Amino acid sequence: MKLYCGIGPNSYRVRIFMAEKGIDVPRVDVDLTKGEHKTPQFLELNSLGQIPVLVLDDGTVITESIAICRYLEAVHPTPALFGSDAVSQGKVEMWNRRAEIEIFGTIGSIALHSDPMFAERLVQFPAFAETQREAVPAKWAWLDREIADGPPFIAGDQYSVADITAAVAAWLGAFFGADIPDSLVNVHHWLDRVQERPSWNA
Ligand SMILES: N[C@@H](CCC(=O)N[C@@H](CS)C(=O)NCC(=O)O)C(=O)O
Repeated sequence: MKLYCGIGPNSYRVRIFMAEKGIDVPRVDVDLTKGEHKTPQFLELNSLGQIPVLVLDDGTVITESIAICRYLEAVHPTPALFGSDAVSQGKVEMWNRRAEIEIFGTIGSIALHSDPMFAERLVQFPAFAETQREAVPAKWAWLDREIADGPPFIAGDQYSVADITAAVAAWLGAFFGADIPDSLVNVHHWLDRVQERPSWNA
């Protein structure tokens, strides 16, 4: 296996996921700042020109960070990061989608609509980026209420891919100056727990 990855929350999701499972594969660094993700050779791997990309030993290509994580979960089932029984699988899926749509998506829109790197990917509306920036505190406040007095991780007692998605969203928000408000202590305590894990530095 070989992982094409670089700077950015989606590569980080896969790298953290692999670290949690103790999976170590050769990596090919793709430098987004040099446009290495838009070269003809790279576009043959992923026609969308995005990272991460996982290439299996038989040449099979898997793109999309969560699809890569799903594949890795299937071949390395423990520790289970998508839940270990029907209920926990449902809860992890629910919370991963909520983290992705409500939080990662909102913060991602700041990046997509303000960073020159994405100017060729879509028509940018900087004013929309600002509305999304203004929406971020309320998104984290929602999560803060949801996890108040709850289990240690977003989807329950076990750390899961939902924690990874929300934590890389926090990283992206900090990068674009859309930080988690200091007053949201439940979210800060949860993020401390996630960032204390060795996988965070993967
Ligand atoms: N849905 C994809 C998104 C991948 C993505 O947007 N990756 C970013 C880096 S985090 C990228 O390659 N951006 C370059 C571009 O879109 O031109 C996934 O989950 O892997």
